[in-house]
Amino acid sequence: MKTIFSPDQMLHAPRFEVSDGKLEPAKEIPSRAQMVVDRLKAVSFGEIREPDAFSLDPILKVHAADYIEFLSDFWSMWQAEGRTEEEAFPFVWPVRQLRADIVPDQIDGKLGFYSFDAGTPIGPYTWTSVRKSAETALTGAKMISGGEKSAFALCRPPGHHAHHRFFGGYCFVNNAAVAAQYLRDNGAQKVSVLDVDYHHGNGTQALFYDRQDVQFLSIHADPKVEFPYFLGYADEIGVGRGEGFNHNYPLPHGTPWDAWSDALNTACSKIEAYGPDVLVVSLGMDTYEKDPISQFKLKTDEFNRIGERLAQLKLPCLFVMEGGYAVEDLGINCVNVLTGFEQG
Ligand code: 6XA
Ligand code: ZN
Repeated sequence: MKTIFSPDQMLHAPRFEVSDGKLEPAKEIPSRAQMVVDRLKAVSFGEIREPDAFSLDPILKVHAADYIEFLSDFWSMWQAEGRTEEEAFPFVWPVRQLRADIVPDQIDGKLGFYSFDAGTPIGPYTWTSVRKSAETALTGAKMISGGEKSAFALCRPPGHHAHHRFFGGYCFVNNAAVAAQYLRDNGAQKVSVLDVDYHHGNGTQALFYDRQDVQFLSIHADPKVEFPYFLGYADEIGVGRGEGFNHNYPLPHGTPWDAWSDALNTACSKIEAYGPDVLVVSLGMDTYEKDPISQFKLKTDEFNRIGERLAQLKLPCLFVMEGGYAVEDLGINCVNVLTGFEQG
């Protein structure tokens, strides 16, 4: 299996994030990607190649044009405002009963309009990394469309929390969704997106919620007690033509492999029943027992089991990296999934 990655994806280097009611050191940091690259090389997993260049068109099939323009122009707007802070945080949002139909002119208003949390700062190189991350996913999708049986898009920053017109949860462009849409536009009639990150893939769900050509399944911590809190419940099954094509498997804090893998088996049988042409896996390693921000109990060797189970689906498979913050073990856990898939 080939890996796609650009070192430009490490330019986005947040210093802080607002979480747990305070300013904390950022968790979604460049060394995450480096640890995965190091492990891929250490075990000679396969070729690591740079992404191809793409126009913005495939990103604009998933995200609003004004939102992408905001992301690409943000840092020059910030500087033009005379702001000297090295990263920008949103702090006011158009929640219930406030006007969400007007994009403010002022920069803090825009930041709030185009986001849903304060954990996701924008810095000078954010857009450069975000675009490369999306191109990494697109290159993987292109390889699968061209006949490769599997590919690993080493995306950073991650994408699954990003919606059509707002960012959050360390995510700006929804890499998995952009890849799924590209696959649809290049021969696949049906695509399944399986999200195994610890957190619900709210952005991916929302983007395909009314569609039957993209099935979405997510195994994640119960949003009653975990980020993103406001989406990811079991009763969210899709709407209109998309009804019955969205599947959420929320699990309690402390979930170990046995219960987690039961949900994986259930999700896999739904994928088999749907019969997609391609599988996109939103691959988060934050289900790991030692993850600093998460509360599941998966062990290192159980990541191999995930890959082995996915291989049984016998589908072309694009892995798209999402979360995972136990940086020391992230490369091992990630490459274990890919190795399990290849050997399964
Ligand atoms: C709140 C936690 C953000 C979760 C990001 C993540 N600051 N998503 O790993 O998959
Ligand atoms: Zn996560």
